[in-house]
Parts: sequence; C-alpha cells; structure tokens
Amino acid sequence: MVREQLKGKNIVITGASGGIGAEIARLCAASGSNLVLLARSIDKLVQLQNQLQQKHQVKVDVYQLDVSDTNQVKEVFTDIFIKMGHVDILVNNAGFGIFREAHQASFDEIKGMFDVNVVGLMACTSMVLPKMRERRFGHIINIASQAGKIATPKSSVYSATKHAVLGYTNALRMEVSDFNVLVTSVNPGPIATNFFNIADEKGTYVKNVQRFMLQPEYVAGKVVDSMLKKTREINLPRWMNMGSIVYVLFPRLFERLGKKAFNQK
Ligand code: NJP
Repeated sequence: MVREQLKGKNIVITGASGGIGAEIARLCAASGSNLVLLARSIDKLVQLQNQLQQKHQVKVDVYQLDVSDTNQVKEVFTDIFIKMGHVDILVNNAGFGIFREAHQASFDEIKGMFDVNVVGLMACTSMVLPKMRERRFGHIINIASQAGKIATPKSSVYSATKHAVLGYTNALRMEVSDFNVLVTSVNPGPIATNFFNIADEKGTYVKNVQRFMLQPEYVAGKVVDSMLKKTREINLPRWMNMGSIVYVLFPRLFERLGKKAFNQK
C-alpha cells in the first residue's frame, strides 16, 4: 500500500534492525520515502537496506548507532543533515526492557534502560528539533508503551522510562504546536518481537499474554498511517487503553481488582 504523503519524505528510524522499527522501515520504503536506519547491529541494517533498495528503488542510508551514546548521536545526526539536508519524520523507536522487581534491578540495568529509552530518545529529538522548527514542518513519533500509562509489578524501571517518555512527549507537543511540528506517542501492549528475549528471560510473561500479543506488522501499519497527520496518541489494543483511562479515574480500586491481571510477569 502506497501512502502518497510519504513519497520522497526523509524519515529517520532508530532501532530499525528488527521488530517494529524494521516493519516501519518496510512500509515507508513501499511508499517511496528516503530512509535513514539506525541501530547497533549494522549487519542487520545493511541486510534490510539491500532488501529495501532492491524491492522499492528508494534511497536507504544506515548508521551504526547506540542511542545511549550522546556524542555518537550528535555525530550521526550531523552527518545525516549534511547528506539529506533535513529530516521530515523522526521515529524514536530504539528501546528495551528488563522485567525485574525494583529491589533486584542492578544500577547498570536501571541506568541502561534510562540511557536508551529516555536520554537516547531525547538526544535524537534534540538533534532534529531546531531544523523542524525553522522549516515549520516535521513529525516526531515516540514509541512509548502502555507501560507508560499503567505501571505493573516487575516493570518498575521499564515503566518509569516509558512514563518519562510520555511526559516529555506531551510537553514537546505543546512546545512545537505553533511551529507546525507534529508529535505523536505510540503506546502498544505486548508485541511479538525480540523485545522479550531480553525482557522476559524466563518466558513467563510471553506464555501468559500470548493470546493477545500484537503483531509487529500491525503496529507498524498504525504508526505509518499516522505519519504527517495530527495524531496525539496511538493506543493499542483499544481495550488495554480503556483500562488505563479507568486506572486514572479509580487507581486504588483498579490496582486491587486488577492485581491478578497485573502479575503476569
Ligand atoms: O523490540 P526489538 P521492539 N541503541 O527488540 C534497538 C517498545 N515496545 O521492536 O541496537 C540503538 O525487536 C535494537 O537494535 P540493536 C520498546 O520499548 C515494545 O518490540 O541492533 N538501538 C532493535 O532494533 C521499544 O522502544 C513492546 O540491538 C537500540 C530495537 O531497538 C520499541 O517498542 C511493547 C539500542 C528493538 O527491537 C521497539 O521494540 C511496548 C541502543 N542502545 C513497547 N537498544 C513489545 N515488544 O511488547 C536497542 O509497549 N536498540
């Protein structure tokens, strides 16, 4: 499916070596966008680059980037601007989680999750904002999580990073609204990706939530459909988001009644 509004647009995707990021890249390439794909696994990026260039005759650049290294972020984005001139859409997708109770999370794990999910996302955003504001055009899409709306046991640190992403995203949306720059957060529930290889080392959560796992292609489709459109949030699946609305209204009751459902990890 070709999304006409994306033809010839410059799109940068972090965490594009697999999962949702790679699926978003596939759909954007099918719409004729120029892509910059970022991740640490350069071999996977090069493979995807070759596939997309052959199949869709689009321009795809790849860079090895650990988004938690802010010096590297600066260098890579500086180079992207030299080559592309401007970025129309930034998809901040790189992220990871480790399911652990707070008392078991090591300082390295805590710092690691914040450095990638929060600081890395903010650093990439900072690099594209000045030009987007100047051009009065652009879209920043932050992949957060339903974990950014409801924190559940064994997700204390991961949820905290995604709450931070949502706080940042909501303020940013207001900051740039007069500059015609769009800001969208994406809050999915569990998606069948490699995310759980790290997050859920015992496989308990995957087993328990298997029946309502989202497919990465579906989530990516919703993200790409929202591109360059004024979409505040994408919440998937819908019923899970209803839960987060009720949670805001009746937190104590919700935590008590939902205790079993929240203890899936
Ligand atoms: O996971 P996965 P997803 N610097 O593991 C990259 C959120 N989310 O697609 O660096 C740069 O297949 C990694 O690349 P590499 C989640 O929090 C997920 O599911 O080569 N990139 C890979 O391309 C995350 O924000 C679920 O290892 C780094 C990508 O990130 C986003 O969705 C539910 C990096 C991760 O791909 C994509 O995750 C939810 C670094 N330091 C939110 N570290 C879910 N799957 O259930 C990792 O609500 N990456």
